[in-house]
Amino acid sequence: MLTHFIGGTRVPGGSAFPVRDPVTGAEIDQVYDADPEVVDRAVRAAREAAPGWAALPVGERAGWLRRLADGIEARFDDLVAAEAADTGMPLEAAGTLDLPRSVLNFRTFAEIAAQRPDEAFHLPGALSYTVRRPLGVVAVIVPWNLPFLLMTWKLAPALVAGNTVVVKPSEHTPCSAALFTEICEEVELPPGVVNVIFGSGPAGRLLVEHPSVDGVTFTGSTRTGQTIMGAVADRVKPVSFELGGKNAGVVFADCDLGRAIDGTVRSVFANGGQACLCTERLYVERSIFEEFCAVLAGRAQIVEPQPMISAEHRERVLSYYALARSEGAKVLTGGGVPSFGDERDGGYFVEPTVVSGLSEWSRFNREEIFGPVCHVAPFTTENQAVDLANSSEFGLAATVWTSNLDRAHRVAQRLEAGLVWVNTWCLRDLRAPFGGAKLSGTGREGGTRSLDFYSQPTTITIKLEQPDP
Ligand code: 6OD
Repeated sequence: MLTHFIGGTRVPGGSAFPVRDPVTGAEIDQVYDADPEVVDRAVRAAREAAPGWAALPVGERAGWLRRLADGIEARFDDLVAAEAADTGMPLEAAGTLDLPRSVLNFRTFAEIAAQRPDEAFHLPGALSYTVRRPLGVVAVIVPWNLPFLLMTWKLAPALVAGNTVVVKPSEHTPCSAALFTEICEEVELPPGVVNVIFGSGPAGRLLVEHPSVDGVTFTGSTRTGQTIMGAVADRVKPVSFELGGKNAGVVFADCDLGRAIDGTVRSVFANGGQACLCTERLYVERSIFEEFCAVLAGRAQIVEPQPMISAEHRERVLSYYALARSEGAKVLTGGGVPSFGDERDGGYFVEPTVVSGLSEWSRFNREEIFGPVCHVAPFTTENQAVDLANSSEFGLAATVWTSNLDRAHRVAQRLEAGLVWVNTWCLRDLRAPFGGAKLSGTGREGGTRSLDFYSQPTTITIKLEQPDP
C-alpha cells in the first residue's frame, strides 16, 4: 500500500484504490486517495519548512538537487521498473527517456540557478536592483503519461528557486513518485521540503484551493487547467500550465522523405500517442500525399503497440476511432483493438491508426485524442499548409519537414505554436522556453523561465545623493 509522504514521514489517510498495470489490467498495488485532512497536513508541513529552505543560499539548494540526481541514479533500475509498471511503457523507453531526463532536470536547474545573476539598472543618481523571492508553497500536479520526467521537470526548478512543494501525481501512476520519496529520505532532504500526496481530482482541487498554497504548476488536459484556473482565481495565484495539444505536422514534397517518415512515425506513435507533443494532424504536399500515406500506414502496422493508461482512456480513444468513421473518414490502417492471444488481451491496447478524408472542422480534427492516431490531409501551397496547421484552438507544438532553408524559417515563424521542430521532433534543450499558445497553456517553463515562474522579483531602488561640489 502506497502512503502519502508528509513532513518526512509516511502518512496513511483517505480511501484506498487500486493501481493497475495497463499492459495486463492486473492490480499491482493500492494507494490512498488523500482526504481533506491529509491535504491540509501536507500543505502545513510544506509551509513550516518554507522559511528554512528559502533562507538557504541558492548554491546549497543546488547541492540538494545534485544529491537528489545522485539518488535517482543509485535507484535507476527500480525507478525504471516502477515507471514502466505504472504507465505500461517499455522498460527501454523508461530507461532511455524518462529516467535520464529526470536526472538531467535536477542537474540542469542546479546549474542554471546557481549561476543566475540578479538584475541591476542604473539611472543618474539612482540604482534599481532586484532580489528574487520564492512563491512559498507550490502545488505540483503531475499527469500520468511521462510521470517521473514531468514531476522532476517542475520539482527541480521549484525547489532550487526556494519553494517547498506538495506534489500530487496522477492517481494512475503513483509508483515512481512513491519511490522518489524514499530517495528524499535516503539523501536526508530536510523534512517538509518535498511532500507527496496521492489521490484523484478532488484531492487535487483541495490542494490548489488551499489558502496556504501560493502557486500551481500543472501539466494535463485543457479542461482540468480551466478548472484549476477558476479554483485559484479568487486568490490570484500564479499558475503555469502546459495543457492539451492537437499538434500539426507539415510535410513538404522537398523533404528528405525517409527522415520525414521516421520522424512522423515517432511523433505520432511514441508513448502510444500519449504525449502532449505528439502529432495528431498531418498535412502533406499533394504531389507526395498518396505515397506518404501508404508508407505511413505500412509503418503504423509494425509499430510496437503501447497500452493506453486505463480502461476509461482506451474507451475514449476508441470513441474517436468510431467518430472518425461516423464523420466519413477513410481508415488507412488500424481503427480497432489488437489481439495478442496472451495476458496483454486484458490490457488497454488500441491499434495504431491512420485516417484521412476529414475536414479541418470535423470534431476528430479539432479535439485532442491522446492516442496512437493521426489524420492526414493534402495541401497545395505553402500558405494553405500554414492556414491548415493554424486552424486549431490548440497551439502547443508543430513539426515542419522540408529541405528548403528559407521555407523552413518562413513556415516555422508563422505557425501558432509554442514549439516548432524542423526536420526533427521532440529534441529538447532544457534551457529553452517550453509551453503552449492558445488553449495549450499559459506561461513558459524551461531554463530561466522556470526560475521566473517559481520566484518573484522585488525591485529595490535607492536614490544616491550627490555630495555638494
Ligand atoms: O520535455 C518536457 O520537458 C515536457 N514538458 C514534455 C511534455 C510532454 C507532455 O506530455
